[in-house]
Amino acid sequence: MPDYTEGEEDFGDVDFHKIHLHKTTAGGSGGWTFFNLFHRFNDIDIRFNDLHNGVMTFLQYGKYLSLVSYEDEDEPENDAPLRDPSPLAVYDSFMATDWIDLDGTSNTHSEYSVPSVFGLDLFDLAEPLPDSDIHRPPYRWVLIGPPRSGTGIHIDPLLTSAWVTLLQGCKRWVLFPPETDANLIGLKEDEQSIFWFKNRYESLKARSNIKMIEVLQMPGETVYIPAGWPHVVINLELSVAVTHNYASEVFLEEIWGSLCREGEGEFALRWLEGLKANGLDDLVDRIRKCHEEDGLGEFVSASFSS
Ligand SMILES: O=C(O)CCC(=O)C(=O)O
Ligand SMILES: [Fe+2]
Repeated sequence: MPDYTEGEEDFGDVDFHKIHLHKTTAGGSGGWTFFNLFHRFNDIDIRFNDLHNGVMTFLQYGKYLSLVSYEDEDEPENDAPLRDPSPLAVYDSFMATDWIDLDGTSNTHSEYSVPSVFGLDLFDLAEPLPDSDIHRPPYRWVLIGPPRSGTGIHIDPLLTSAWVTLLQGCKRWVLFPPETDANLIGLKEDEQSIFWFKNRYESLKARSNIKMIEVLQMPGETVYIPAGWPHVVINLELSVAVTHNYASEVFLEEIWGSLCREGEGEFALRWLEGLKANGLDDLVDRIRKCHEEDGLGEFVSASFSS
């Protein structure tokens, strides 16, 4: 593994001290720390979610962090005029797939592997789109965020389950069982994570009728999020993590229902074809049964009969 920390390059205005960045080699020399990724990929566009096309280069993001991510709330206003209470965090699905090939040194799979306990992902079996090698929606991301950034309370899409492995930094999590009252925990509000912690955490914690699981995640640790569990995450330090969402057989019926209800019929059909092509008739039968019982509509009936 090459050591990307070697040599001094000129990164202009990026003040690594102000973004509380250390030349850590956690995860091994050349591991996926902010510093190492920054050195390797500073001229490459990064994304902040998959739903819009806003991008900036890693170098620009480093400059942005230098300006906005001061940690010290008591710092005189003049020294930190642009301190952002809820700074932007990277949420990039390309990074986990394409990036690592870009510098020609490696490919993603030689740099990390899926923990074996999460190995079977039924969405992997979906047939590809015609004339394409795309066969499923984005499902793996690199997450990078400074202190105070995070992800507001949400349930992961399409009733997928997820794992998140932290490579650098520290993440604080709160997870709620699926039966929790969505209004009470603010699930329907579009509230940034830091404000959720400031406005809701204490009062929810005090309620005896609310169950919550709290996690302080450290580098090298993996958090598992079962399908349907609302969760909220805040980065307490500059953090780098990898996450995958996957379709577990355990939640087969729920996933199918969610695909049908959320307008993913085209993908649902390709997935069903893939399950059939792989001889997973028992799963196809389960899907057929729940589709009929839940009155999910007509659109897949032709596929069931072949
Ligand atoms: O670490 C984060 O900010 C969010 C992790 C998460 O819940 C997700 O990616 O869905
Ligand atoms: Fe999530």
